[in-house]
Order: sequence, then structure tokens, then C-alpha cells
Amino acid sequence: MKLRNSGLVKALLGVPILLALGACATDAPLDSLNPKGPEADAIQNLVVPVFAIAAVVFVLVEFGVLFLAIKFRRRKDDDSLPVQHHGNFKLEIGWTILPALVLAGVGAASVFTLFDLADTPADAQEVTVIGQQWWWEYRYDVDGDGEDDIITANDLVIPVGQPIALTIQSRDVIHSFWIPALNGKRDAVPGRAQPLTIEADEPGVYRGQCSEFCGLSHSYMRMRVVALAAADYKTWQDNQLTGADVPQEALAKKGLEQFRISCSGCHLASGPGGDADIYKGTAQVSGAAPNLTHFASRGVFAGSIFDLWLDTNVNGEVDTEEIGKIFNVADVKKWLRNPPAEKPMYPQGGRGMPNLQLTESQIDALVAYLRTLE
Ligand code: HEC
Ligand SMILES: [Cu+2]
Repeated sequence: MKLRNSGLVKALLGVPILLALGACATDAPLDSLNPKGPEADAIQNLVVPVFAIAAVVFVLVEFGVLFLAIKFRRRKDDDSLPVQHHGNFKLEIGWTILPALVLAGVGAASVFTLFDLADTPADAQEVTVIGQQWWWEYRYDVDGDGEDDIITANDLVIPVGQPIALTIQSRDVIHSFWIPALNGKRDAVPGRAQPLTIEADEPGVYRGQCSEFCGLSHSYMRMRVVALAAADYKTWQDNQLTGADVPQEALAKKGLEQFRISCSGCHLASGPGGDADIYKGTAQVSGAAPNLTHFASRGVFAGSIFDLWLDTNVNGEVDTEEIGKIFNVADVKKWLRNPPAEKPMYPQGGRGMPNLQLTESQIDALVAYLRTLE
């Protein structure tokens, strides 16, 4: 047979090849088969043997079917039926019991892993995670007095080698918290507090993505776990426990004034810099916008879709001294100019940040102020 439409054939062959090559990506931050902590290891230790068993069964059954179909196919010169095994007692008992045993084994291993993952180590540090349309909030009660001392967003900062007991909640609709390198998914359900333990073996950034469709900007609702060595974590925590810095420079001071007028109805930047008097007693102004007290200490913003710190300057030049240290003025400005254009939101429906019709000079002042919030 001559293949008429070889272009189509090539295209059809290309699909599985593309899929197979896509699976080879080395830099795949959401790879769920690349565990980086004990909880993810426990899942991996279940997945690998179960996959191996499933693969053996698959190969045996598929090749068995092919083999039998070819060996006992109907031939031109022979119309007789092969020997029939229907009602063979031993065979039927065998192929009932064997799969039941395999499934019981897999079932028992799964249940043990689930119990193992449900155990929260006694020395775990607690963090509350709140899903919001469309970003993640993290609250730390550092001294254990029942009041949150650190409220931040996007980056969940944790110390390495320390189990972290997350309590996952939602402020609006159902979301799902998922850092594939550290553990499985856990839904954030309004009115419920769901536990999840994570731990990172090594310092680094572990990415995640909201994995329950939660509306307009679901795909822009990402998160990162930033795991720091103990000393760095302590530095981070001490900084977060202080109030916002007091802006010194004239432009940043102007930005603070503008912030009080345009932003403080939704956002909090508490402390002396953010004016302790205005914000006193308001743990969070609206509860629906990220706390900006230490905005510039984060690595990302707006549901982790923008980097806050860049490696290259506006001309695309890399200065090795400056890697990851250049404030992303361009994207912060874009965000302030028209947030719903950067990330689909419907602020008129109470979800997201509205276009505040700021002038360029107001934006310049606000960016200078935000830059000081380290
Ligand atoms: C009506 C409430 C509202 C007002 C007013 C408002 N914002 Fe926002 N802002 C939000 C919400 C909600 C988000 C989160 C959007 C998202 O990521 O989905 C946000 C996000 C941000 C972020 C990103 C924070 C992060 O860590 O991801 C910055 C920066 C920001 N706003 C600055 C400002 C500034 C500056 C003003 C004043 C000019 C302002 N906002 C006014 C609601 C508001
Ligand atoms: Cu979500």
C-alpha cells in the first residue's frame, strides 16, 4: 500500500514522539517523581513498586493476548477450535486469587503510606495556609500565643530539615495546595482546616500550582516554598517580625503618602514605616489582599506569576554581582498601572485588585516606596 498523505502520517507519528520527549525535560519544577523531602519520599516509595507491579501485569497481559491471538488465529485450512479451558477449576481459582493478592498487597501498602503521611511529627512548626482568589497567604504564629505574628504571601518560607505542619484553609472557593517535590495535594476548602506536613531536605525553591479549578485566574495561582538553612531562616524570621521600614528618600516618602490614600483600604504595611497609628489593631485591613509589610523580601508577586528580583537589568545585561538583585521595576509598574490587564480578575466583584487610574508620577513614588519594604 502506498501512503498517499505522508505529511499526515508524519504528523501523527510526531505526536507520541513529542509527548515522549516532553517527558524527558530535566528542568521540570512540577515533576511529581522527583521527591525532595521525607513526605514526598514516602509517596515515591509507594509509587515506584506499585508502578513496577502494574508494568509487569500490563506486559504479561498485553503480550499474552497478542501471543494467544496470533498462535490460535483461524487458519485457512483448519476450521477446528483450539482446546477449550472454560470451567477449568484450578485456572479459574488461580486467576481470581492471584490478582486479589496483588491488590491486597498494593492496598495495604497504600493504607500504611496514608497513615504515615497523616502523622504530624511532634516537633513540627505550624503555618496556616489560606487560599485566596488567586494567590496564597501564609500566617505564622511564632510565639504560639494564638495570634499570627507574620503574615505573608506567595513565598512560603521554611527552615530545611524541619517538619512544617500546614493548616490549609480557604477564604473563598475550593483551591488545592500542591508542591509536588514536598508532598501530595491537599484541598483548601472554605470552613475547613486541613492538615498537611511538608519538609525539605535541601535549601532551595520548590514550586507549586493551585490544582483545583478556582475561577478566572486559576492558572495564575502559583506558589513557592523557599527552604532556607537554619541561620538564614532565623534572619528572615527576625526581619519579618519587625515593622515595615521607614522610607528615608523623598520619592519613597511621597509613595507612602500615596499608599495611605490609594492602597491602605485593602493592603497592610504595618509598623513605623507603614504608620503604626493608622494600622493599629487591624491585623489585616480587608483580609482579601496580600500583606505588603515586607513585600520586597519576597521573590515573586501576584500569585507568583512575576519575579520580583531579576538577574538582568533593563538592557538585558547581567552583572554577576547583581544576579537576582535587580528590583523588577517594569513589572511592578505594569501591575500598578492596570492589574486586571496583567492577571484576569474581577475587582468589581470583590475579587482582585482594581485599576486605580494612577498617574505615572504616583506610580514612580509607589514603586520607590514598595522597594523599601524589605
Ligand atoms: C480593592 C483592593 C485593593 C486596592 C485598593 C489595592 N490593591 Fe493591591 N492587591 C489587591 C489584591 C486582591 C491583590 C492580589 C491579587 C492577586 O495576586 O491575585 C493585590 C496585589 C498587589 C500586589 C502584589 C502583592 C504580592 O505579594 O503578590 C502589590 C505590590 C499591590 N497589590 C500593590 C498595591 C498598591 C501600591 C496599591 C495602591 C496604589 C494597591 N495595591 C491597591 C487588592 C487591592
Ligand atoms: Cu486556586
